[in-house]
Amino acid sequence: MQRYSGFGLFKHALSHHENWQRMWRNPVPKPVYDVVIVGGGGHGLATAYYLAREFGVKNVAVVEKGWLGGGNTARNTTIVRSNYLWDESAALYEHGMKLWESLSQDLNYNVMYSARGVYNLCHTLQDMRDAERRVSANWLNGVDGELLDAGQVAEEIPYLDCGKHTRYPVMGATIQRRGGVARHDAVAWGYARAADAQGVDLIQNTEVIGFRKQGDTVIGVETTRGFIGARRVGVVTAGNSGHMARLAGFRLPLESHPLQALVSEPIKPIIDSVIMSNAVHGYISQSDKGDLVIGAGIDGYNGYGQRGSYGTIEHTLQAIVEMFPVLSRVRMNRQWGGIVDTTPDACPIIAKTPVKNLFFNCGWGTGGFKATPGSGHVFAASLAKGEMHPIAKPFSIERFHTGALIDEHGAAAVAH
Ligand code: FAD
Ligand code: PYC
Repeated sequence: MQRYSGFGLFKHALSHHENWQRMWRNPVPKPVYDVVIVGGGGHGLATAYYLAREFGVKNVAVVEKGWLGGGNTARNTTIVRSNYLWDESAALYEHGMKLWESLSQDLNYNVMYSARGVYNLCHTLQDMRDAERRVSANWLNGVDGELLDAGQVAEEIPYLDCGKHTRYPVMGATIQRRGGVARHDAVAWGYARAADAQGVDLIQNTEVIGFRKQGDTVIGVETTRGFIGARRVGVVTAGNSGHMARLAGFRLPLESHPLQALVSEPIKPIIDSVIMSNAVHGYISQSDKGDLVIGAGIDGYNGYGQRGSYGTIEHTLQAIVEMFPVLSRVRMNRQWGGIVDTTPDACPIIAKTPVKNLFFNCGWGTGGFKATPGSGHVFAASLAKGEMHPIAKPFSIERFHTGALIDEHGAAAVAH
């Protein structure tokens, strides 16, 4: 990282961005790469970084149709946690969590990972039973988690309405104290800068519009800037993955849905953790700037419009005010949507495909931001070796044929 003295900082602050050093190059694509990654979101950039840095594969390009990190990576609400139910997903998300803990140092870039704790509220006896089961499963997998009763929740989250006369009274909660948030665009920029420094070509404003095959093997990608050859191709395109599979000649069990989020005007710090409720159906945290960061579940219809419908916003805010009546007069500043790729078991696909040397990493649905480092790391290992990393293996496409599904709808915590 370029370091500035106090004077240097002052000079650059007044320079209207003149002479600022570029974070990454703007290279012309080479004719052929060892690995081409399609999609320059967090997962694609992390994959490229680990390929070059950890697995010695440096002849790598990331091909992005827009700008780096402008997809779901820029649109999510930044919740990071690893408290999933089943062994396979606990291994995957905990692998990511361990990488989060040292990511700023690893990238020499502050990704602002903040372990402020993630609460999942329980409002029914069944919620409490599910929570107890999940916390026990987490312990067995070495993942931290605690079950709290209503009194403890009221003590730890002062402004939450824990009264007995609400529609769904709070009965307790799980808390993962190592969970929290990270700064989403810093994650993309940190990985991009570090990948570029390793020699990875980051090719923006270039859309992949087809896959060139020789027999049953991919040999490169057709793009809006011409053909780019590749020995292996990794597709990491989130909500566009169903479309990409169709271009490659097969189908994936994915549905693309809008998922919305909102931020309020900045207010004084009142929420120092992340609080999620599936029953009332909303979640909230507060950014360092003071904005309340709010969301709920997907819009029920399929679509590619990064916007969402009004009814979802209204229900989300009703839920938030029900949980936190003190917020009823706070004004919302902005709303947006991203397109998430959901699978039948709410788990990702990290897999080889029917096309040789073509790998897909998708299906993260509403919950892939937290997995960015872990997903990138296991996908890079798989692309480097041509064999799926042991943590990735259970997340094959075959599971939808064999029935070996890993149902994480409960732990996904956001309805879809
Ligand atoms: P993206 O960042 O979407 O990257 C994919 C990239 O592929 C895009 O930049 C796109 O332009 C590019 N691309 C697509 N097609 C092509 C093509 N043909 N050629 C070239 N490039 C292409 N997850 C959490 O863990 N915690 C949360 O709190 C959370 N909140 C969310 C809130 C919202 C509102 C949304 C929408 C999502 C949320 N998620 C959350 C989910 C999370 O954002 C995603 O799972 C994750 O960011 C996916 O990362 P990615 O790199 O795979 O996708
Ligand atoms: O996966 O924890 C999550 C999440 C929260 C909001 C959206 N996704």
